[in-house]
Amino acid sequence: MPLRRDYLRTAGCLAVGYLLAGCSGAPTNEGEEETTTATATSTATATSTATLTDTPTQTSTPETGITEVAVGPEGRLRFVPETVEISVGDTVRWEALSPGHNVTSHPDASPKCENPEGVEPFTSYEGDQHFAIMDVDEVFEHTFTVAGTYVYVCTPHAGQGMVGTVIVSE
Ligand SMILES: [Cu+2]
Repeated sequence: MPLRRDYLRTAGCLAVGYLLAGCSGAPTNEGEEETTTATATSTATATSTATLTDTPTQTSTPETGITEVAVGPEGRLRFVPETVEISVGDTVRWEALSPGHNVTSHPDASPKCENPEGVEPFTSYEGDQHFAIMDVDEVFEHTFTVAGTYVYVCTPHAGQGMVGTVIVSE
């Protein structure tokens, strides 16, 4: 049994290497040894999960049908990316990354807004509150069921070029 514990401890130290400073010190008892091993395992798991999540954020995600658009990243008056191309049935998810913005394709919010003929505009707010802004970290999602080109704005910053386009194909 002592041989097996030594093996496990060595494997744990090899797996995380320099991440854990305590590997060189001999455990004073069995309980401390088990704690070290458990920490090494959860650290490795968290790292690989974060990597998997980062990858789809940078491009569109056809497997889930959700495309993410950043609203005002780094305080800039922009949607990033400004243009996204999706398919009918896909969803766009806008996330407010700085204060003072919204998302609307309603023609009453800005003459720049465009929607395909007969399609209801989408807005991150209820009703006609065209200057209602999103909270930071607030998320607005819209699923596009009609093909065509949609031009939307952030009402407060439409005049400064905070305009985005969604191109929906069949
Ligand atoms: Cu804005």
